[in-house]
Amino acid sequence: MSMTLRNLIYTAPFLQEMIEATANLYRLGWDERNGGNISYLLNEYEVLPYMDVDKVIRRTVPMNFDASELAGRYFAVTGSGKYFKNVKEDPASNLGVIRIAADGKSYEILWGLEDGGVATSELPTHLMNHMKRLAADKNHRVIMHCHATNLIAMTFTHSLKEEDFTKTLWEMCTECIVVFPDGVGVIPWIIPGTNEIGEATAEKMENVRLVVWPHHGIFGAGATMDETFGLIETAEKAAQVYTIVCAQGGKKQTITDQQLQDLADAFKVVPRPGILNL
Ligand code: 2HA
Ligand code: ZN
Repeated sequence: MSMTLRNLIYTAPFLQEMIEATANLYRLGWDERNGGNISYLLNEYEVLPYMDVDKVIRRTVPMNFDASELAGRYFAVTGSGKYFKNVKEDPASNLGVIRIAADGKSYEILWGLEDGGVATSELPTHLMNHMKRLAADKNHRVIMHCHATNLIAMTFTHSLKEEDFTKTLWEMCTECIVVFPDGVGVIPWIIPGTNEIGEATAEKMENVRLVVWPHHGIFGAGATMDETFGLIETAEKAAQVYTIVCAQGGKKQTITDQQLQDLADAFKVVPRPGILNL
């Protein structure tokens, strides 16, 4: 490939978004070392200006789960074991563009993941979540995982019942119920990188766009990088306020359930049933 075409991909909006998102997640302290991963569903027309997709297959990597629902789909992904801290300096080693093979049992690396890299270790969860969210929302495109500090901390000190967890987050910032009226899902502790944690997360993603992994981190889903980042950022901010509220001695007053319902009505969102006591 000519140098010109080789460098052209650095101007791709989707690559710029991946670089910015990973840089911001690192800056906020939510992705230490190789923590966190992102996958971004791309339309073929977004990829075509930068590569001849039938000629550039560099490696094929097997997967031990069935992703045939996503056969032929393209994703920008972060690399397994790669550090978000390093993405900006060397996108071609730390990020990749992959395509799910026709039989759904492997993926093809079209760009990046140089030095023999592979897609994120959480690829099963990412692809299973993409399938679930696409079924719920045809505009869905982004799955993001990070180690948001205060959300992790809350999984040690707060009830893990998802109704309780959701209610506390909604109370901590007025915007929360508007940003995630479906609340958050919480799965049991499961070994990361496994199909099992992917299946448990995807089951929740049928109804919510945020899933908490106790003592580990959070997964978010959305139609754009900004929206997905903003979703996680809003939940993490609420968890940070909760941390400070607890440190200051606990709640003396709060947003009432009626006020939360009034907010939902004003912003025309429907809060997940079973959380507000009215
Ligand atoms: O990529 O965050 O959950 C490292 C992780 C695994
Ligand atoms: Zn993680």
